[in-house]
Amino acid sequence: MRTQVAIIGSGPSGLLLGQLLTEAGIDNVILDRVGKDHILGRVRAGVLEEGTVGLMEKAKSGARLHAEGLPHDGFSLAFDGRDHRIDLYGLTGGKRVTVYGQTELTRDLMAYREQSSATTIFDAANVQPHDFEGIAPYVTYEKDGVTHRVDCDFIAGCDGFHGASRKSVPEKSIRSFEKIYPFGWLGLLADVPPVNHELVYANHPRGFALCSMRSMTRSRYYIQCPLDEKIENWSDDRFWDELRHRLPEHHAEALITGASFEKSIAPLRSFVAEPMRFGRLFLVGDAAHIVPPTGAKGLNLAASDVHYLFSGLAEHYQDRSNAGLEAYSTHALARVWKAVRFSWWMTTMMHRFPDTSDFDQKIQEAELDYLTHSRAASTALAENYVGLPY
Ligand code: RFL
Ligand code: PHB
Repeated sequence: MRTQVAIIGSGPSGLLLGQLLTEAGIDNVILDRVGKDHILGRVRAGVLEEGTVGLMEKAKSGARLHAEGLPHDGFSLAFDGRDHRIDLYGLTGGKRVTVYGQTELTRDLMAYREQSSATTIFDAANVQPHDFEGIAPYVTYEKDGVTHRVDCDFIAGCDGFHGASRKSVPEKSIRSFEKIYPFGWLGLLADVPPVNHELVYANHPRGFALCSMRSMTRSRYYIQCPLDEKIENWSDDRFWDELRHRLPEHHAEALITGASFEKSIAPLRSFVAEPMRFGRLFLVGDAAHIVPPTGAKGLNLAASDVHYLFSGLAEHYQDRSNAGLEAYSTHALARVWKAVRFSWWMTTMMHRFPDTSDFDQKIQEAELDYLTHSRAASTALAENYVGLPY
């Protein structure tokens, strides 16, 4: 098989890139090691920046997002028994975020891809990029015991943190930076109305909590938990009790609980691989970087990488210029590091670390007090939360 761009990974970054390329008339093939149902079974991010929404529109895949996504003009920071609203819209001169689940965004992109003639190969085993430092790269994979080969001009490694793309780069050519946090997030999804019409990020001496949502009838809640916590130890009742403890009283009293239909623990990590381009192989999204979810940046960073790579590929095929592709790693990393910094800062300010003393707790509360009462500090938070420009 031959294509112009071989895309490894059918997560949001692979699908969004694929859809933009298809719309621009650039042939592409997506390969994923698992199937559609598996991919749609993942519950992950929920907050989209305007840039991400704009890319969905550009990919002609934004109709349902516009109909069902919830525009949010602010969120709350809760600490010391109080609740303070960050007015995203007012502080950023009219910017907002959209609450729309990653699962739904992925479902939309898959549906539009199915309507096009673009090829997707699910359940492809042992996907491997080859010869990307030369001019004739190719990807191999196995299906039903047979090895297949996809020849291409470029390879987009959109295969997430554990994928094959980054691992195929010789160790001497890549540098990685990592920070592992000493806690995880225990997340729960339930068909109950959200406790607040906007998100609530809570700092509490017992640990961080987040009240989020997928719709006005479906809530997504998280509580900070130890890394070695076992999901079996968390009945729904125990989760709701712990969440109530960590919220200001008026939210705790208003909390509507119900049976969960998803519960899982995610570790928190910051990770960046440099560079993001190796000849004709480009790393995109989680394949190149991971952020802790506190700033809601993971999916949005994947989208901004897609923006830079798509622009470079379009320039290559339409204008016969490689300038955008050559600048990809530099442009993407400049934005990545700023989001890594923001996510690290939000995580550090909002969580209880194992060695957090009462002094450290007071410092966190003083920082939050400053942040919520200084327009300058709130503006810095708001402009990062809605997303820095591409
Ligand atoms: P994805 O979504 O991981 O998709 C990668 C795709 O590649 C496939 N794949 C392979 N295909 C072929 N060969 C291989 N060897 C392959 N290895 C993997 C996988 O099957 C998959 O389909 O990466 P992408 O597209 O870059 O998208 C990034 C986002 O998914 C990610 O940044 C966010 O979901 C991160 N994240 C969160 N971000 C937020 O902003 N808010 C959140 O609440 C949030 N929660 C999360 C998260 C990430 C999690 N991970 C990675 C475990 C919760 C979890 C549990
Ligand atoms: C979510 O709804 O899953 C979510 C929202 C905001 C975050 C992280 C996760 O910062």
